[in-house]
Amino acid sequence: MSFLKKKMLVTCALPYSNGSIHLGHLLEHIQADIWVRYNRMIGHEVWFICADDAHGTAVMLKSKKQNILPEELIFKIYKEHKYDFSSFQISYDNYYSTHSKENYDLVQKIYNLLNSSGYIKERTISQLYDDKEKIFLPDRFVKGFCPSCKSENQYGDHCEVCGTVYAAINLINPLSVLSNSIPIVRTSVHLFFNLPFFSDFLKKWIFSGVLDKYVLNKTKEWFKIGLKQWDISRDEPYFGFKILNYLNKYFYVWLDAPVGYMSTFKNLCKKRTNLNFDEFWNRNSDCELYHFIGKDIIYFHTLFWPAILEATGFRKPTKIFVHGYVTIRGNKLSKSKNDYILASDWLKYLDSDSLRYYYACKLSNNIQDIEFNIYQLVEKVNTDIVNKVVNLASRSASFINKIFFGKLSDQLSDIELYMRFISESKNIEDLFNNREFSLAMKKIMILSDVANKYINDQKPWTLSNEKYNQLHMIASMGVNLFRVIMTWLKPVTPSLAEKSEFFLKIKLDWKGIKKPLLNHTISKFKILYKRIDINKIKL
Ligand code: NOT
Ligand code: ZN
Repeated sequence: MSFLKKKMLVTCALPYSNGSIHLGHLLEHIQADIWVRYNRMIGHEVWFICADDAHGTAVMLKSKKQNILPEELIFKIYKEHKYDFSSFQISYDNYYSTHSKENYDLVQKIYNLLNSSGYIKERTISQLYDDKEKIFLPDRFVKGFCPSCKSENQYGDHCEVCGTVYAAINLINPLSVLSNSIPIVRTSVHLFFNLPFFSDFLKKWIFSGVLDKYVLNKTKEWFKIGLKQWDISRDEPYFGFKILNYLNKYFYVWLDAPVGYMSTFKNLCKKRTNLNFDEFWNRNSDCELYHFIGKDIIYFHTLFWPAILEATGFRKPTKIFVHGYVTIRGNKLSKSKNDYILASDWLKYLDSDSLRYYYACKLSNNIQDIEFNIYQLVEKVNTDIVNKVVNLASRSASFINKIFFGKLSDQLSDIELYMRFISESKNIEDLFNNREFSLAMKKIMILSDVANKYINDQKPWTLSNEKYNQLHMIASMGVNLFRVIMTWLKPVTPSLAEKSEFFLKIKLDWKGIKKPLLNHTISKFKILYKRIDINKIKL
């Protein structure tokens, strides 16, 4: 079968510029990065991008609290985010910001297209207004009693107790979270995007194979309720892009955030002369577009975003990959409880490969939540990476280094076993491709057990000097199986892979493993991975 080289653009959801990267964010970026590295390894052209989502009320309020300009805040956070992602080996080709010239221009262009096609309408609406803070209250900044079940302390968009979705204005006894005062009702003109107009298109589109079945079911529910006009404007004070021809009105952050996918790519095109924006984004593009997102933002990506793209003549995503939340003791990671591990804190005690491997062992292509447990992580990394994978290299390399001057034999001791590994490679490819990472890791560890058992059974350490040749072939077999295993693990544990490449004096490459390493000189074995001591972790 001939290989069809694809051109792919892959994105992660854009993290807000109002907080630090934590283990919850990292799940998505690691998941996408493993998939990207795998696809690059097998030969596709993959562009991987992300950006900070810099606008909105939360950013504005946070900067006010810190007594700095929002621009200063988002720049500070941008540098932090970029550093955190690169520390976890997330291989972005571009990490940008929605607060950019490219994004501004594209948002204006998209808005003008929507407007001139008649998809934008003005409507006067009533909203809760905090007269003390002089600000219209976003849903998350007002609390009250649920209008349906009367539960107290519910936010302005939906009730966490009974699930009813409502408008903030319908809350009973609302209070502003900002000033603790009773908000008043004020009217204002807002701009609405005619989402219901795209119902038929969207129905067809979501059934065309862009969603996994778990996500599809959720989306179907929204169609049953019926799509609503989407408010794309916000009043001053706000941090975002101003809407021309309106006094003191801004685009809602969720309008300019997805456009950030396009503008980040546009910015990348300026740096890479071989890249062409239109080739990737025009309506009939042959390139593929993949969005990795969490299950809380499905609505935006399966309804608003494709409708906007359709309305403005751009291509739609090829697939939307959705994951669940990271939980600790069953709860979503949260700042308020102490269940909150920052990326930067992690790296004080542990490396990035440990988290990457652990997440890979937990990830599949469904939207189930992922329970994080540090004891389980330490156990997994020590058992799998240290005892199985690295141990295979160290026990085999010791013979090669000491007795054979670092040179591998010119034959393998068990070609059949080697071929069995190679034939498993296709299955592992499929698992990676389908984002069944946990199954891929299981398979790789089963094969690592097979490799170690082979060495145990052959007992090379008992072979006397007369069996010199056999000893050479067995130890070389061990090194070769290690090389195959590390090639499969390379998308998951890039740092360990790099050290292994130095040790093996070869680039680990998916297609290359078909040919075993014979007559090849390796480096002196140095410890590749250190066992984790749980007692030293103070997270
Ligand atoms: N900042 C948002 C969040 O939920 C994600 C924005 C994703 C970008 O953290 N876009 N779209 N569509
Ligand atoms: Zn309720």
